[in-house]
Amino acid sequence: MNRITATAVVLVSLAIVPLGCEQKPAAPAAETVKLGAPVEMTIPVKGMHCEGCEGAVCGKVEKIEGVTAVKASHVDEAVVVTAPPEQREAIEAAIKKLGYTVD
Ligand SMILES: [Cu+2]
Repeated sequence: MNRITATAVVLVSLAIVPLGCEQKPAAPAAETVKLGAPVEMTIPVKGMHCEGCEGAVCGKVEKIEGVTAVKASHVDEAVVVTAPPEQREAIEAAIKKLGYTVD
């Protein structure tokens, strides 16, 4: 009886848990991992062709946890980010998700 009840509870809670969250796609462990000191990283990005693209990249990247500064340049084909090094993957993923190519 107890086992059946426990199974039912698990099934019900699985059904209630929302399936997706749009906000943090690429940083699953970011909240629990202690982030290191921010460093300046230059990420080569292809596909930006105007200031609108730069703004889109900046807007997205600056929302990532630990990011303290972002500067995107379509002329230099680069995004300069100041953030903890372990956030680099999440930053690159966010840029790729916008449709740009990270070298
Ligand atoms: Cu553009």
